[in-house]
Amino acid sequence: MKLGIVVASENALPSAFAVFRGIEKSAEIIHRLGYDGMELALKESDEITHDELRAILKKNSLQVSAISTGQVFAARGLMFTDSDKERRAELWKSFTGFVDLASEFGGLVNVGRVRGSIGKRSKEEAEGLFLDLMGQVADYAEKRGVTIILEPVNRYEIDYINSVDQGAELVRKMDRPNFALMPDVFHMNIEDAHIGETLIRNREMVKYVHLADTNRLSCGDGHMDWDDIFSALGKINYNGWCSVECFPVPDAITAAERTVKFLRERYI
Ligand code: LER
Ligand code: MN
Repeated sequence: MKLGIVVASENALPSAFAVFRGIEKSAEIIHRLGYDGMELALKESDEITHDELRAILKKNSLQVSAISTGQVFAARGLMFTDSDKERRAELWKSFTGFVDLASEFGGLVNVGRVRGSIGKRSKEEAEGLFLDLMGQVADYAEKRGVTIILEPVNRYEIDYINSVDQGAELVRKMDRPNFALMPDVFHMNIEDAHIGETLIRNREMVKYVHLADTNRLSCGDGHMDWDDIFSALGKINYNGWCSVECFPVPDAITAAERTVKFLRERYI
């Protein structure tokens, strides 16, 4: 397993769930603390160029774990369940850009809150809109060796795909080899009856994992059953990324340091 941590650009809004802000300036710290990679939480695919990113990674011996896209929803209000033609075209443009970036760096693009909500419509209507545009993005990604990873998110943030089992059902409907699941144990603690058993049940689809404790603080600072989580990941021979998405509390460096110490001593 490899350990990553979420980084957004310097000007990201408070609604961006990132531990660090400033890709270039945090890379050295992240490497020094003992992480293997950075998950880039982007609002737009042109926030960083391929050349800039390649240089930062090389200089700091880091990899990109994945590109995550929560800010496309939180800061720009775009979502795959939206029926508006222009906003769908904007999403297509951003996501093909994210896929192009991921085709060189990490090979994974996340779909969290940007999948969108159902709202007052029927689930079928919203899901039809999601499947149509997401299917096109997944086909574009497949040709470029990129996998789209769907992140179930708890009910207090979005009303569509909250539990990992609901995510698995949507992955089956999408029916693409490069469309998989990205469980976040913070959301699973709210939505899934049993974290370890759920990970084992959906083992074929788990391609990436987000980590934070039950209170979204550093791993080890809440009451998450980490033994259960890592024993399940061990049982399914999970070999992918675990990426830390905790609050930068009391500050980013302390949170990242507490987490890496806790996880490296016990599990990764
Ligand atoms: C949001 O709570 C979250 O976990 C992000 O990774 C997805 O947008
Ligand atoms: Mn997450």
